[in-house]
Amino acid sequence: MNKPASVPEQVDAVVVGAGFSGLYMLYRLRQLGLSVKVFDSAGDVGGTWYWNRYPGARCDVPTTDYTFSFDPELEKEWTWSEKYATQPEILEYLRFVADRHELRSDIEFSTAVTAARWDEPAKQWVITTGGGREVRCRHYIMATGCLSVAKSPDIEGAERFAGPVYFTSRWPHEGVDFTGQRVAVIGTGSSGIQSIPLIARQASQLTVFQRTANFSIPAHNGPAPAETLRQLDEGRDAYRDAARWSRGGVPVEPTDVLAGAASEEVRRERFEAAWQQGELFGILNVFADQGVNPAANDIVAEMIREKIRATVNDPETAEALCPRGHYFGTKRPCLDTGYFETFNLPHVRLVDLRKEPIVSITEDGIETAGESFGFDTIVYATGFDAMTGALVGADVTGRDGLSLKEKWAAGPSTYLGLMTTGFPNFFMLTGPGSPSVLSNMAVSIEQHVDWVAGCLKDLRDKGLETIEPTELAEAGWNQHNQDCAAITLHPTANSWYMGANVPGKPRVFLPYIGGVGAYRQACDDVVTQDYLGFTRTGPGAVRCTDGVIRSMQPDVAMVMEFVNALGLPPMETLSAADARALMAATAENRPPGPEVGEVTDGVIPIPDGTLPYRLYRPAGPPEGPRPLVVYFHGGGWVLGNLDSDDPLCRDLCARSGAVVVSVNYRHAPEVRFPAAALDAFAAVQWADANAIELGGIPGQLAVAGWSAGANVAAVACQLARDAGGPRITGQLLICPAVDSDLTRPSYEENGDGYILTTALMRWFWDHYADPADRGDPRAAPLRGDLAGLPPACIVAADFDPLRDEGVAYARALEAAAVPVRLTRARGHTHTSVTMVDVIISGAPVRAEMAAALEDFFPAAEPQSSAAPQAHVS
Ligand code: NA7
Repeated sequence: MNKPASVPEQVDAVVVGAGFSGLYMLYRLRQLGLSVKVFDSAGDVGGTWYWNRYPGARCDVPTTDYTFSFDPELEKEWTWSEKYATQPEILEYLRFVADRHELRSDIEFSTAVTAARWDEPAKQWVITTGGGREVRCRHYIMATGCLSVAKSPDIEGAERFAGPVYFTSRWPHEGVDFTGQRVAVIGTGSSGIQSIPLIARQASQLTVFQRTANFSIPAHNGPAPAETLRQLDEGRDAYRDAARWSRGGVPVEPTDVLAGAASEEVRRERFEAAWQQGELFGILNVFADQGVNPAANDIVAEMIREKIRATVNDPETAEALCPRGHYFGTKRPCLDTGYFETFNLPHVRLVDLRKEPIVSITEDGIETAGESFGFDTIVYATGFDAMTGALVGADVTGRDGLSLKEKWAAGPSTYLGLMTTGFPNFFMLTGPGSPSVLSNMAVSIEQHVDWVAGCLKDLRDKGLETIEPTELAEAGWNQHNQDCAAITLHPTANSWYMGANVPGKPRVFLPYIGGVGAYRQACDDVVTQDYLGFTRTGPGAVRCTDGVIRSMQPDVAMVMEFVNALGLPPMETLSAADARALMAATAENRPPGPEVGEVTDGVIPIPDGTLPYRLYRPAGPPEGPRPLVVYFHGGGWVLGNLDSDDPLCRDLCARSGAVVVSVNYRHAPEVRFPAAALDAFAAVQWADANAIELGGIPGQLAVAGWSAGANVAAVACQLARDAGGPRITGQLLICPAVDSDLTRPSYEENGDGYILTTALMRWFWDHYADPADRGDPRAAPLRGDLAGLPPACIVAADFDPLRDEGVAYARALEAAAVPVRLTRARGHTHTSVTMVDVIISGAPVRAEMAAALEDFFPAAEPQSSAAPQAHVS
């Protein structure tokens, strides 16, 4: 069928890969009436299931879920024989799909695509195949899979071995008979763990070389789960829809049980149920916090280690098989059938490469630091250049001659995992930045393909020719992807999710961990906002709605969703007493914050009575006095007390090493302006005078506050300057209220929906100060004289109505020559930065706050040269 190169073939779309994604892509493109050519270097359909034919190869998602849902009739006609089908059965299924929809006529097998180049004037891709043949197309779609490029054996002497060598990822079609052979298996990921028990049945000796012990649970394979079949029978569509909006692409109800809060009995019960069920999404969902909290994770990890010890007879081998050094789930966990039991067989041996590394592979075996082994055969189960290997290996060149490999030299960059700037009309299915390997691939693939098909249809309907993400949108998605990973334990592991298994590969978290449903919503939102973040062009037309689809921190978004779903009455519709009661009730079940050395309550005498305070002293050395921070809680001068900001004070104390004195000033409407501000100043004077008694270092005193507390802290600094003392060495103002002008853009942008609303700010001001007083610098410190004030750290949150006045205060201080550090709480709300141990993404912001406090103190030493520098970013 080869045509001369001078007459290039032309189709609407070229797809590379005829696995799950390529097959369905072809089906959908045909439905749109587009001409399509699919290329695959394999001899038949199947993708990963064509190549990975090693003994024991199975799906590790129940196959009733790992299945196409686009064709209800197909679902009726195909029945999986087992809960986890074998590779031959899955391959058979894909052949069945290809036959049923007559897909093969547009697929060319045994044909590799060697290069693809964007021809800008023609607005076409030029695809080159192995034989030098060129095919032109408008759209180029890589359906090349996430685990398709095997990692080359990066072991000294690998090429020297004289006997047969097999790779699990390129297994001979005719199979391998290991009978009577001395076999080495290198690698204990899924492929090793699935194949080892079966190889052990034939081999006369089997030696397993393990670099990292892996978490694996028994698959308990058998018939398809009755419960899933029942649910499918009762409502196939509802079941499939639930999968589409689930976290992992399988309808599993996420638990809200926290490991720390559960009794030992509940913990065991939940773990055993998941163990017996034998499903990855079950064992990853024993506790809500096991993916983010090291202590919770260790509870599950230790229970798995107990199981390993109970299974493996030899205690030393058992210990070597116990995974350590990475959190459970941060490397792909495995499902096995008799894996650990295999090590009880007399002819099977484990070599722990952590203790005894491989020195070299030799002509007839393997030499480790401690021993020489003779082998007839070596099996490599050493994994893949995951997620990016096939994409950057394919010589894809976009606009201006930039190759994908060059563009991604520091790590992949995509918008939605689907497209990348500089490569118009180039689509990736299950690309980096999409849920892919963290999800049920079948569900994710259908979503991608449907999205791409919808996109191409829309382009055609609107008479447009090209689509490409904007740089802003792509950078935003990359950031969101990393933000999602950063709140989990995943980035701590040397996993292939992080690119850490391939020497020299950039260390970036590759898949999107925000969940299948959240991802689908983001993709849908992009479309409903007129393809937000894409530039689309056509004859004489350019359409672009630029923007970032997700800029809120993922955990903040989850909390916002939860809070909004509670349907609480807006605070500003309540009386002050009811608002206080509501605030106290919502704080009841929150985590307490970190342990500190000592917490004592006391009172501060003021002319009109006393103010309660709570003192937090850090734990541990050094003994003796510490710098002192006088802290004022938030709550709009109306709400809040010593309890409301207790976790935040603990956090600031533990992180900064300072003694924190939290002061409860008098509240409005009972006592209005300027009482709160004057109370704050009085408290600072008292703390300064009593520094030694409080465990402080005289002269090392800073103020801090959140929201209205930051307002009174800022005012206290101005009053202290005017009064000639006390000397304040720094002011930490967290999301401060510093002006009574509620017309800045952030009051509009963030005025509703983020807990602190513009309406609530108005309510606070109405309670606190008469309109005539609101221009007074003691109410609106931004309007005061700012010269000579202490160095400041100002935290401004993106989704805060007060954001712009915080920024304005930083600029004004800077203009008045006051050293100031402006910390942007990216993706945060007014309240989220203070939610200790609830909002994990707030921790780095709080670490910056503590660092700012620490920076204030050396500056208090007259001789010190380490005065904080002006730094406004
Ligand atoms: P994996 O999960 O990447 O496993 C590869 C294994 O090979 C793993 O234990 C590696 O140890 C080990 N390995 C890799 N290179 C070496 C060298 N040089 N020396 C010793 N050991 C080595 O790949 P799989 O094919 O098992 O599974 C891939 C996915 O397919 C799986 O997760 C499922 O999603 C399906 P390491 O952990 O890097 O120390």
